[in-house]
Amino acid sequence: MHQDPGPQDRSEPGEPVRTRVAPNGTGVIELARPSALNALDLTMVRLMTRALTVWRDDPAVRSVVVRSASPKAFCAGGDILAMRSAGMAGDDAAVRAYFSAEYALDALIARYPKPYTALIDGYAMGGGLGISVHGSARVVTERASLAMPETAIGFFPDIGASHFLPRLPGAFGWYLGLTGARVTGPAAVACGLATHHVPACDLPALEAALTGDGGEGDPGPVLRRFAVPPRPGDAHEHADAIARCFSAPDLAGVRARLAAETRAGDWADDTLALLDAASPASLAVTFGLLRAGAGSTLEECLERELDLACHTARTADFHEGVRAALVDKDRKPRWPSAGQR
Ligand code: QUE
Repeated sequence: MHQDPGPQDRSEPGEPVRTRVAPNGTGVIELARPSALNALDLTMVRLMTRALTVWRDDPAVRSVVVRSASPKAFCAGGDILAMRSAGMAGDDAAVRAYFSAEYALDALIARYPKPYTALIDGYAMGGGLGISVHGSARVVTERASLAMPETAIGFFPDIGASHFLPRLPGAFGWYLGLTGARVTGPAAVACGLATHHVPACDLPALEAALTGDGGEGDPGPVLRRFAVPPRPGDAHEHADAIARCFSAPDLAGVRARLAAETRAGDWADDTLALLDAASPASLAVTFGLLRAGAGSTLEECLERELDLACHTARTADFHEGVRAALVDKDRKPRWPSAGQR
């Protein structure tokens, strides 16, 4: 249960990222800012980067596990509220400092020379995928919900998403990045965002096995022992329709194909509604970004995303999108870019 910290102090006790090394040589990173669903602020990015940098060169550390102290969320994203404030104030240096640190952490994880296992039980959105999808193993439970919802806040899929989304099979990444749709545990494994599905009730035992005797070095055998094998029905219910609609050469084509999908009825309507609710400017930027990312290295993608993030932080759509989602929470953005179509 949530305990009221009192009227004066609404901060949480201790560091927002806790690190330790288990006796078997597993470095454990625990995200501990539950009041913000572990949304990554600059302090958290720096604490994670410091631990991973030290452990990379420490022969006593054999592998890394990232977990959440919150039962609701693995990580809800980046520090979007701070970026809105900085963008509105014209503080380009603060915007660049945050995004360059966050993306450098994503790249560090992608090129990490030791096994890196993320345990995802609950929400993992935006920046939360940045600190998991680039790792060598991503464990999801049936309570996991993965999404890149940035077009709904006037932003765009960043954290290296322009590298991994266009590489998902069946145009699935275009669907995720444009609509912000969520995928749950087994479907996340089926599309390749995650690598292992483990029932939430087995997660404590999995963690004990990863950090206990016998879990040294290679987490692979332990993960395979706990994972539920994929089944043919795990793929997204509308995977075929997604492949048909989201492989269109432009946004107008995607809309036209969705409108023509009679086989998927309600799903096509709901998906069109997601596109209609998103920032028009974000959708256009996202389409171009994913197309460019399909032919780029991760580092090239992150560089492109950094330039775009610094620009986007100053845009009226971003200020309005974050206002509607996180500040006023009316969820009714009035997109300044809507008249420009
Ligand atoms: C899109 C996003 C984010 C989002 C909602 C979106 C995002 C993010 C948060 C978030 C959620 C809860 C918090 C918080 C931030 O919401 O990136 O501080 O307490 O961090 O639709 O990209």
